[in-house]
Amino acid sequence: HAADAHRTDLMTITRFVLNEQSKYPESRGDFTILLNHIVLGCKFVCSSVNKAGLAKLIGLAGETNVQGEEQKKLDVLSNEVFIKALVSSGRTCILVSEEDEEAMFVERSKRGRYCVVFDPLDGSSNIDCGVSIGTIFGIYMVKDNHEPTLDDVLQPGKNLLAAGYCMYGSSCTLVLSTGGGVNGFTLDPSLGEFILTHPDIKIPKKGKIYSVNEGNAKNWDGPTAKFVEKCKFPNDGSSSKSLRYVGSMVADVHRTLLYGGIFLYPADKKSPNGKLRVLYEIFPMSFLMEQAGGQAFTGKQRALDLVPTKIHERSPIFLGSYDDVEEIKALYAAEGKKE
Ligand code: P6P
Repeated sequence: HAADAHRTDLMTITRFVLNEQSKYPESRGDFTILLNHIVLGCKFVCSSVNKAGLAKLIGLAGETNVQGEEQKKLDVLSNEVFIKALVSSGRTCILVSEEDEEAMFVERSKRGRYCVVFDPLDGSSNIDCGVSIGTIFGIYMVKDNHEPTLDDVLQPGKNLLAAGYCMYGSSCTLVLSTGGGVNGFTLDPSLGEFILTHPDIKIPKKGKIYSVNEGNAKNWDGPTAKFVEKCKFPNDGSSSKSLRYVGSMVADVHRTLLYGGIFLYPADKKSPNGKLRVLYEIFPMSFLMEQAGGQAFTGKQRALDLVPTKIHERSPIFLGSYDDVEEIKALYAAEGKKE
């Protein structure tokens, strides 16, 4: 019986990844080992986030990160946990973290073939009020077996081998793609295992939700302003879209992936490249959106085609349901023709 099978034939993330990897007979299991270490990091952060209120982990750690933001203790802790987990996997050679100004080159004796870009605790300004936060990660293969350099991480998002996020909310949900679609796993704390709960996620072709910080409206450019206006006052007789904006990228993207709609962090006069970071926010989320049948656009090009030149580079981003992103692309194309 299906129900029994579910109860007794638990599809854990480890089993799932092993099944995936068995499609590549030549694979030596390195990727599976790497993913298992990322999963371990997520489990640790999940338990720390859940205990934060009790363990007094909340509150400023006093240091500030490259973004000049006050680092909260959970940021510092999460970053250390992921770095230690990734290095101890023995499968990585370069790590780029939102929390560290410079890329980390793993010592030779522990080096592997993968480069991991990650935001260990995105949305951390929401920690104190209990809003969902998350870890975002992307995995590249080094370009060649020579001495690793920054070029091995300054690759376009289309070269990603895998990407995912772990959302620490009412439940701990890990959403992952290794290039063959998107799957969601929920942590069963009694087992300490991530169980497959959202197989083969596909984003609705069109959505009824738009997700943007309306507080920046006075600084938006023409196409963004026109798009948001159409969401609120459609001129084709359709009903207005709903606005849903958490202010924590993992929460906003997870809702967009499951319910459909569009998430946008556009450029504005204050920040011409928008706010979100290319390597460890935009690329992983864009990779997932495309794998789920949606798309991701920077205002100028397909997000995954962008070639970053700096590890903390920013870009505007419009991602979500295929048809909704098409609309904003048409508005930018029309603007381009005028210039
Ligand atoms: P704003 C959180 O600080 C974050 O990096 C993302 O998680 C989130 O989508 C964005 O910034 C929110 O930015 O300017 O709307 O507060």
